[in-house]
Amino acid sequence: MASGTALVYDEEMMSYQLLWDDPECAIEVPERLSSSYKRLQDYGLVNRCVQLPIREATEDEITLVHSPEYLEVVKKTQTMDVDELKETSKKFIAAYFHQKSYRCAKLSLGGTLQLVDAVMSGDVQNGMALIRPPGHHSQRSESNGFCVFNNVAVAAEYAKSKYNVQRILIVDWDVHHGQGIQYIFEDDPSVLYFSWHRYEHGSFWPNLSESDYDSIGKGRGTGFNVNLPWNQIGMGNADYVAAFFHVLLPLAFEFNPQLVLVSAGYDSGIGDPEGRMCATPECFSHLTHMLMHLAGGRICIILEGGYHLRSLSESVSMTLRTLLKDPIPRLSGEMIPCYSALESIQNARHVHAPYWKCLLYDETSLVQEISTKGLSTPEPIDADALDVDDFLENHMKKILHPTPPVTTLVVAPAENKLNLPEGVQLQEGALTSQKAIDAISVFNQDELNDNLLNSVGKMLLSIEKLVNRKTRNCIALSPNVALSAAVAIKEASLLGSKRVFFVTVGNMDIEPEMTNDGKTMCLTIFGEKEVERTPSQYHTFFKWNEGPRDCSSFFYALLRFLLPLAYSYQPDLIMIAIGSKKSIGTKDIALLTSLLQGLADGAVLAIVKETEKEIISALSNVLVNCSSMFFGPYKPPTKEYIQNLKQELSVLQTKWRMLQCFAK
Ligand code: X5A
Ligand code: ZN
Repeated sequence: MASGTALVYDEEMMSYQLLWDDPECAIEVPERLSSSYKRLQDYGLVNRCVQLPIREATEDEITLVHSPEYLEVVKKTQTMDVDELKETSKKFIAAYFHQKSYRCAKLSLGGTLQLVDAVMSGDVQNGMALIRPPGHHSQRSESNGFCVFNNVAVAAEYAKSKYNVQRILIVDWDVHHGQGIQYIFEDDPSVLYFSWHRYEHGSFWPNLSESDYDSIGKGRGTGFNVNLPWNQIGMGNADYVAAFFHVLLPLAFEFNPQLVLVSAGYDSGIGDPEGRMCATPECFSHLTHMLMHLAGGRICIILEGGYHLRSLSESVSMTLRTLLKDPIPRLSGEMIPCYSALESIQNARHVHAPYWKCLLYDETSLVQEISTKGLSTPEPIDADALDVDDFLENHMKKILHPTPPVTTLVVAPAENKLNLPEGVQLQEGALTSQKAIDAISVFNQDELNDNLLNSVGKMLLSIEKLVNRKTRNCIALSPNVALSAAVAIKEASLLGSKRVFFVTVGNMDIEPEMTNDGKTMCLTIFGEKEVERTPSQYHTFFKWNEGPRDCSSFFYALLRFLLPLAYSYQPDLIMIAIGSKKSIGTKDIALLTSLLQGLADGAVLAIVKETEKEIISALSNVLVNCSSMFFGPYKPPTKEYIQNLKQELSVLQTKWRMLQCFAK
């Protein structure tokens, strides 16, 4: 698997700017690039990347999407005086030209293509392009919304023709609708385009009816254009993550792209004067992290908008940190999507249900009377009143912690010859400690052998390090997974963990003490044997057993149930125990574990049977290297599984609100 993260940046893209008075265009300033790059340097991120040289895009590349006539128009701006530039700009909507616009637009696009080349050739795993002018509003023969060439659209065509990529996902998290990308790929089923955007029933720029949820693509491309219009400002972390769980990601997994391109506008972040949304910088870490589980981790993140310099640069930094596989900070804020967001989500799911099997059995309906319709002037929101610079200064200090010195602690019997990769430390010592004897005897007295004592003793030591962030995560091999898990839960709580999210897979002979005081949330994934237990808010079960799993639909359970539950609960520690007779496959377990690293600052304890070589190696891939892998192929879930989950959901979603994907 490829490794490393590429970064594209060049100062020369700051050499154009607005030359006359135009309040609409005045926000798109050269400092957008320099302040972002500066912040990346301050965080020490630039040096950790493979820095790619920039280049100009060729005319052949530009005309993959744009008309030769338009290319000529842009070319001519090189030699224009200010009046002529103004004249040309006026032919388009919210556009401005400068003598250096053409040169910068070629660099911006060329830089994007450099990134695509680096990722597609396997020189790097992923990367980010800090470029301007942006691209997603630009159309075949039109400049629009500060965009000259459509960088991401050309990148998609380029990847298709040069690398024979058959399926590309474009995620447009800019706060504006990338209508340019929509027009270009509307009838193309090889490109799945997702955009959320401030819409307010069409009253927000670019004021197009085709930005609404019911534009789903045309002809063979029907179902491959996904619009999620926000009808209210102030959308925040919970709304964005809910949109990913309930709209984008199920479709994206079912689509199974070979490349992910992100139209990464940060005007959807807090403090932005255009978007007036509330998502904090770490939200972009979470979005990025989730997308890294598609396409074998081949993801290119390309800058679009973002006009609050501090917010922009913090969000850019959080995105790049995540590509570099640093721990994901916990997502802040109440994990409750707002009513208006749920209305939008419900409608987007409804119109796409006929085209995507993972939505098919949802029996959705359209929201008839959208609650915000008719509200004219938006209410001022909290973030408007805030000094966003001050807020962010504080906020980043609060959420960013030093990366633990050890990535993975491994608890293994002395004689177990593991090939330990770099970054792994073996937990030493603790043979037959009294503490282990005491811990075990609470649950079971007959099984006190040295191997078990040794395993539990070491695990107890490593939990202390995990809780106190001396290690990012831990893999504990055990001769008795259920016993170890029961001991671990107790110990974590004693050490001060307030909320442990505990997932068990396969048979567990010992039940951990479930106190129902909210300190642990237990989720059991079982196969055939129905377990006789009463579900509660903190102890839930579901059956997932698909038989032979060369192709899996477990992603559905993850997105519809497990992750929203975990995000609602906001744990400070994740435990995953894998017992015998697992009903999900190794890749499913890897995907589950990898995605759960988005929670609890990445503090994950995985407890595995010491004989399970395959699982151990998959888990170390995910936990030690945060390796990107192909988790697919996937198949859509069956009606039976969807309906089983639905039953569980109907009870749980009133308390755990990220589970809800309908307004009511
Ligand atoms: C790339 C981008 C916004 C244009 C807004 C015009 N363009 N009112 O964010
Ligand atoms: Zn934008």
